[in-house]
Amino acid sequence: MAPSSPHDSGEMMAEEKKWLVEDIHRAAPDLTAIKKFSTGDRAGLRFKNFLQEYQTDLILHAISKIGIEYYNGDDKAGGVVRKGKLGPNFFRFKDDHGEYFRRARIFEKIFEERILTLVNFFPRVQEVASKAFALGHGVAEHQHRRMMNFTVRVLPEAPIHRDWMPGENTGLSFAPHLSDQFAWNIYLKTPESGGQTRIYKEQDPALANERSEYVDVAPRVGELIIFRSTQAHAVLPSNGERLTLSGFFGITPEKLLFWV
Ligand SMILES: O=C(O)CCC(=O)C(=O)O
Repeated sequence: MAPSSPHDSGEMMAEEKKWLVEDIHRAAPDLTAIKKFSTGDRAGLRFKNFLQEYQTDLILHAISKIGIEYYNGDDKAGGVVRKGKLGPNFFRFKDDHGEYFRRARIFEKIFEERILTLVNFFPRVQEVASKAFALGHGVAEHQHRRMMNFTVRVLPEAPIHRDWMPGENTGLSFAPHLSDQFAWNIYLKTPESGGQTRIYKEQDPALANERSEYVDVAPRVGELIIFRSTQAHAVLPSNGERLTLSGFFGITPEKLLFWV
């Protein structure tokens, strides 16, 4: 219907650009909503029941057998936060590429044999992203070495920051080809309270604050969320364990590249 007044048209514009996370049904995706996210007019996409309860249980059991490694790591905002991880993430080993790739080869095998054989969720994450951006997908490589494809992460909170690989001076060969970057999370365990991902409309972490426009995404077991990691974002303090399967993907002219 054509807008009947400038006021209506203003409201329609506001509706078009509402900063919210769109709920997407995997079997019958709302393509208009996905398009709005892909063009930057929405904060994120949320896929309810991406994993069923028995699947998260299987994965949790496998993770408990492997054992999470805890360490104090850089929080990208000048502080240190206690994190739990399974598998290397590049940011942790940015000063030691050799160690990152050494661990990647070990954990790639562990993940394949002990998690993905039970629940092969990773190709499903790639498929969903591929459909959203109408691009094929692959795992990023640096000098013919595959990056780690995903991580298992315990992250109780994170200050306001953004993740943009080409801006991090990593020397990774695929980084200059990226035109956009996204983060994805599947929640396996959620805290009693808190732990929401706050996604700001602002990109600059220094300008994001309580008065900025933002949306909070509450963690829910089995859900997948995807958001632009180049938006300022934070994880609100949580009371209880917040365990996710997580990673990044970026857009290149040829395809989406996944890494962590
Ligand atoms: O776990 C989350 O919700 C977001 C984590 C985060 O800040 C990141 O991936 O950079």
